Amino acid sequence: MVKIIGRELPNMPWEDAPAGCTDVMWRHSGNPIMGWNETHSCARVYNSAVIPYKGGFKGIFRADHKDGIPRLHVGSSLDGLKWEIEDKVIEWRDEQGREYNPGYAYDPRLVELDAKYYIVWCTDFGGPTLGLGVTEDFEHFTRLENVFIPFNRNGVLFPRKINGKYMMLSRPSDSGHTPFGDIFISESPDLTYWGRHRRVMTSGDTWWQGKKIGAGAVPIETSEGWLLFYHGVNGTCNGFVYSIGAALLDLDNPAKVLYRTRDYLMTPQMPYEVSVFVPNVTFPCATLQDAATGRIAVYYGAADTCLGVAYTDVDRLVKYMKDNSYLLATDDEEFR
Ligand code: BMA
Repeated sequence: MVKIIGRELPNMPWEDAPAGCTDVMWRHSGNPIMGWNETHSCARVYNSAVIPYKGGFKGIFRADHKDGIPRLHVGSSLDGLKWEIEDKVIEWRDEQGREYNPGYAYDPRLVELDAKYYIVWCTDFGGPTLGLGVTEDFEHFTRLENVFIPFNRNGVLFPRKINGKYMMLSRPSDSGHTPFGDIFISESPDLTYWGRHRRVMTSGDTWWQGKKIGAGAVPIETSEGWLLFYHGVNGTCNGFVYSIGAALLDLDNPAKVLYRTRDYLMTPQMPYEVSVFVPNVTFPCATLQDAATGRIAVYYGAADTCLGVAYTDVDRLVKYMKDNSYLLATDDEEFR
């Protein structure tokens, strides 16, 4: 039995695998759970992050507005599936209380760390890079120092310190629709100064992830390692295809990959994933999980238009990963 190390979450969304399903992940039958025109200002709500909060759930949602610009909104839910999104954009203040708002903000990740809620997102800093902020109540938001200089995306903070250091996954990129990218890890004593960078894993030679990869959801601590859902991108004559894979990283040294799915776990297939605004995108940004049952719900953006949920359980997934793992050169080393 693989153990999820963390809290019990009996009220998380869940559906058993449909009869006859041989896949490791299966989609929520009510997908997509949100999408177009959720509030007056929001055109499309997709790549977004959720977390348990006071017996219910809170989320930080990416909404592209009707001017085309992505911004972050708070949402609340009792069951993790039906959400109330606030029309108001999150307003940030710096640590001195001065307004400190990004021109655009997208692809948030949300983690509970030291009894606070930290948000990492892709922000503008003369080019895309990682913004970092914190809230305790989802009403007041303090923006901290930007994590890196441009260009960087897909920042994911670990839910606890490792060997006394905060740890952040990221994907150095370029200013546009980057045609390359590997996952790196950096550490910090204080969430301000980041260094001791290591490369975790490369996009490599399997076609579904051969163009680039990026960390997806906050890693889940398990008895077998840190379970990371990530996106892998393939280039086609019609553009990029974003699929979902998973890796298990060493608990004490997450720069080392223990197992990694040779094939994708999920690829765009449903109409809401293969058509609409940006076709062929499944982009994981968050999970909910229950330590008692091993259930995992993955929240993923679909086609840059809407938000879907897919389920797996930790035993089934880790067994599959061990049986179908394919590591690339340096994945299992501390590469620097
Ligand atoms: C990436 C990010 C994501 C988006 C994806 C597919 O570069 O911008 O927000 O979902 O492209 O368009």
